[in-house]
Amino acid sequence: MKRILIVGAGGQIGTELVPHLQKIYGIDNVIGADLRDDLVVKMAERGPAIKLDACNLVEFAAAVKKYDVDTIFNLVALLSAKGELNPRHAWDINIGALVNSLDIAKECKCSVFTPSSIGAFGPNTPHDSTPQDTIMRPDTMYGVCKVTGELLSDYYFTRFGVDARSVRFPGLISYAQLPGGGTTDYAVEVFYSILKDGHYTCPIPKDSYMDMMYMPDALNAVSMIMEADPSKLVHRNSFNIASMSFCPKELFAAIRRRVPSAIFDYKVDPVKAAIADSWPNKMDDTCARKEWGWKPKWDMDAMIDDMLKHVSAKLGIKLSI
Ligand code: AKB
Repeated sequence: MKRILIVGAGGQIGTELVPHLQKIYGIDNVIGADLRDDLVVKMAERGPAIKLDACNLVEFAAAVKKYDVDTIFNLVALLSAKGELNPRHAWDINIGALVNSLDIAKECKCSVFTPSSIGAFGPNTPHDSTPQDTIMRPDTMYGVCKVTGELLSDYYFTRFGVDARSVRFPGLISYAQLPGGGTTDYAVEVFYSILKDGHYTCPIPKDSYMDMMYMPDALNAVSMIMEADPSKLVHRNSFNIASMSFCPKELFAAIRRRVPSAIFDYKVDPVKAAIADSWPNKMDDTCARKEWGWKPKWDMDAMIDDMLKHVSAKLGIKLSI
């Protein structure tokens, strides 16, 4: 049975990964850690939770030893759009937590999962059917951190035998916790706006395609890659995984089929537009499918139905579709 520590657990992924892993490994074997008191208090309502700064090596290592941890999920991240506001800060946070996770994993013989992202790709990457192994020259600090994370994680595996594994997440869509500071956030924000205000102003150009994924598929990807038979893994850091790709125009048309009164317009944010334009339209995830059996369950239509159901319930709005 694993003993898991999830750092950065109060964010969009962690909020759902903690209960997902607790279901698999038992509540007491999964400890959620975050820097923010309010998020720690919320996590503590359902299981073990601690306040922890993952950029503080001593504090982080002490927690791993104290709780006898053998698997670290490093979810600490400052996302793409926010990272451009203060690139040095983004580097310090993203790389600080990563290097600490890897060093502690080396010392304490832990496995490590650190998510990579479509943000690891850049303008020179082939945008359609983006291959597993291809040009990676991102032009955001977030992307630079993600490529660094992939390279360092592979380095710690080959040089020190650290069992480091990862997937490249598309934009993640979920209703439990809002994302913050990402380029793909529009695909979550839209549901709240049209249900609350009947209207959404989109910061991403209407024809800009990006890979997206519904959270239940993302959670399955994380538990599957960490349970995958290591002898079958040709790659490790990091695997392309894909399930749906759409542009704002397509998403909004599909939402309007269910909520005909919804109004959409655009006020393009040039920073987000440039980032979206530099990322893949759709990744090729053949290697993940072959090496560890990746198979998504959610497409765009199923995701929209589920998001409308859950976000309207959360907002206390009665929706008849
Ligand atoms: C972002 O938009 O920055 C993230 C990501 C795709 O990694 N959601």
